[in-house]
Amino acid sequence: MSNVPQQRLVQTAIPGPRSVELQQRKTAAVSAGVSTGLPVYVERAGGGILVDVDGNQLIDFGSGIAVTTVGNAAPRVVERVSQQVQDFTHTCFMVTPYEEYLEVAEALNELTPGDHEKRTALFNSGAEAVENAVKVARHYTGRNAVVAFDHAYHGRTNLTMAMTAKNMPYKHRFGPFAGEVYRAPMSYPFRWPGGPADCAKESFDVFVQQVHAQVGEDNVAAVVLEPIQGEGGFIVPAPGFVKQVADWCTDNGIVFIADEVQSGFCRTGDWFASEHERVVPDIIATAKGIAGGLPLAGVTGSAEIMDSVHGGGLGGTYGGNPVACAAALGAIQTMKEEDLCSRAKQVEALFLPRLKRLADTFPQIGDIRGRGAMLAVELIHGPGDLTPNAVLTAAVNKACHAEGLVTLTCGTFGNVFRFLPPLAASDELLSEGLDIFEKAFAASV
Ligand code: PLZ
Repeated sequence: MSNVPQQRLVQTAIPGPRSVELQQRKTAAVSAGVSTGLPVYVERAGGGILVDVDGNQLIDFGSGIAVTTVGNAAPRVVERVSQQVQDFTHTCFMVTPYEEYLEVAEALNELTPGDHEKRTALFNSGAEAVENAVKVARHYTGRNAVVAFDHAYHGRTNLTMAMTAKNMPYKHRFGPFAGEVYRAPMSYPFRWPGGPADCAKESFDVFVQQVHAQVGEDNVAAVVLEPIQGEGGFIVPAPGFVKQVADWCTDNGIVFIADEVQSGFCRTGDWFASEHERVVPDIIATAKGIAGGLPLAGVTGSAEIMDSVHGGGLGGTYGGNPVACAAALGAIQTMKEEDLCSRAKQVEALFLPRLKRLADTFPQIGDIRGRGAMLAVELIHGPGDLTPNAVLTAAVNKACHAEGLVTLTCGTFGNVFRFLPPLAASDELLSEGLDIFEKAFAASV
């Protein structure tokens, strides 16, 4: 258990005076390109609470964007990291290796979908994992083209920017982008022209036709898909779509890469969202939840694909840093021992009925979707008017912040309100957070 009191406490304006002061220093010292969604400066955090420099205790519905799934400063993570920093902090695995890296690779090989022989390589961030997954797929197939989807988010490096579907804020004036990246239509039931039923029937065919006509199957090294899209709007594809795409990749000698950077590690009620789809990706990219807040990422795939790369072809100074690996071992142990996949399902059971009740009252909630503790509502203007309601989304977000609830939005059109609480947050905190959200919603419409 965390020693941070698990109670909300708002004793100043949000942000409070000390945070405002720090934000002024931020403006003077930090590039304006790095912005802050809720500029309260954090001093301590644990379980489902962030304590700020003004002594406020905020309920966390964001987990630092799906990272602190096991809770902030989770006890087993703290314990392992503390020991590791005393033992040694870095050698570079490519120079003189260490066992912790192997343990993380073994854990990923075991936990990711499929019981075939697998290999893993470790990196520092989600973008780096996706980029390396593409490198491996290109090397293995000898092909160049990469297919990503509408509403995709894969990162901010040059290649992953090219793969990301949203211009502002990620890509605007940051080109030219990496070549040989193609975009396919996403299976997006809520916004499919003929509605969800047609989406299930049509979206795979449209995908195949478009890739065939515009790229050519034989040119494609990899199709990269988030089984539940994250930044793009928590879009859950029509049932069967992910499996159809993965099978089609297999039939065409294309590497199917699941980007589970946001959806992985118990978040959706399974270890990985691919499992729900009964899909065994050729390569799976992981990060975020893997290490309870320390920077670590993994690329895991079949031994055949991952071992096709020449020695020295993959790496990086810090990839699989021992402290980050220790954190991952503590986080994975926590997920297993506390059965956090089941906890994510409980979170879904707690949230969904309340979100449905709210949607019954307010026609501005057009869609409720997601799985486990990766849930969202998409806001529109009203019944029959699906125009994205980004203004209302921003207003609700702001009202939640003012009450000491840390919330996040997302979506290509900025009109999706997402819920990503730590799985260490108690039912009481989650319910209180939902009370705040409901009130904020009612006050903002
Ligand atoms: N793939 C599916 O969700 C990161 C981005 C926040 P990094 N999502 C949060 C921001 O505005 O930068 C993400 C993701 C998926 C890849 C990434 C990239 O992971 O660790 O941020 O590089």
